[in-house]
Amino acid sequence: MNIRNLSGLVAAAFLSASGSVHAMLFDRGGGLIYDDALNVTWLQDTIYGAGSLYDDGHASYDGAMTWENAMAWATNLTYFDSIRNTTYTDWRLPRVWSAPWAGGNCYGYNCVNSEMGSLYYSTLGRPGNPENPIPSPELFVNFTNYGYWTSTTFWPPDGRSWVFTMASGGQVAIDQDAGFLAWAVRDGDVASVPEPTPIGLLFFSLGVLAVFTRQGGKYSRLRGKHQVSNASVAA
Ligand SMILES: [Ca+2]
Repeated sequence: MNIRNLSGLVAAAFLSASGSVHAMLFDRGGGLIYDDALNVTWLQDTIYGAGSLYDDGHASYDGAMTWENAMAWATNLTYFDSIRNTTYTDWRLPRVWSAPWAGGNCYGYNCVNSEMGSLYYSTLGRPGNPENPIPSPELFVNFTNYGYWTSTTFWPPDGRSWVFTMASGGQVAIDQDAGFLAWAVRDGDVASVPEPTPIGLLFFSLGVLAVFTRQGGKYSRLRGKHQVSNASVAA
């Protein structure tokens, strides 16, 4: 199964699970998830900053850090994509779009004025759930029942930034000295992995055939030797 087919299956799985026609997440491999609705690429590991030098607060391994550290972590993040042999450095925290001058702040549930709100409500098709955390989507890893910092500060400035909780769909502005998680995202898609061309497949097939032929010949020789050996023993 090639990467394109696998991506299609992943998208189909989300379509089936959510019943939404907006569900468009594609596993690009290499720990990268492309979000077709936002045209961004999410890091598959949602707490990749855990244990980094930026992981401050009560524990240095839980991924919870101050907003300032979360911003610095994303800005300085270098991530190696082993599938494409590429290192990406253009990471950022997900943002809130509608600042007050563009429609007002949105508190609580059903806020889709942010990238995580879009992912949660539109793409994943999840309901706002203030009572019980919803199980993590399988496509991502290390989802926790906790809030994630956005890059967007509250307006007017009062030392708070917006936080989104992927376990319940809640959005709230919180003091920047508090500890929350940092999830990296970058604009756009990643390069597609080249599929084998018909010529490439032909050479590959010939190569496999040659290996089997050699192995077959070797096996035949070994078997002949074995038979001769048995014959010698019998004699
Ligand atoms: Ca921490």
